[in-house]
Amino acid sequence: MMHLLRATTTAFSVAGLITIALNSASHVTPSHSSAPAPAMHATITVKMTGDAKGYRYEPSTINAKAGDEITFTNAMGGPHNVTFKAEEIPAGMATVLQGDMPKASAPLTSPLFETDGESWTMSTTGLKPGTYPFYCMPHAPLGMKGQLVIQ
Ligand SMILES: [Cu+2]
Repeated sequence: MMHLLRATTTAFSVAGLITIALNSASHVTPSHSSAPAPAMHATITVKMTGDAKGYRYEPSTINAKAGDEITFTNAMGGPHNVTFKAEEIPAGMATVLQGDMPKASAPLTSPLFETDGESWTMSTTGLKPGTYPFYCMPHAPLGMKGQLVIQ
């Protein structure tokens, strides 16, 4: 009789554990089902512009997820470019960032855009979360700068 009772108790405990496991599994499920969202990569457009109001990137803070593409467009007031600050980006990311920058003209430096309407697209694949500051070489003295923030 004692054996049967103990077996029953054990069965209940095991059932309880399974229930707990199932519950925590179902709690995990929502974050799993939302996981595909980051896989959908966005393309973010940034205007490089200069006029009476000054020289700037619009927006100057680019909020992106790793894998998003960023298209810089030379709107007016060029020449403009995009140069990332090697000493300020997250450690170890220079090579990864450089690898996603087509036709770089120097380390971490985009081509120079002299014609209105020119655009250039870089990817953020493989970048770890953090802030990646950049500036426009021709207009650095005029404060043309921005930052890429990887979430
Ligand atoms: Cu510029």
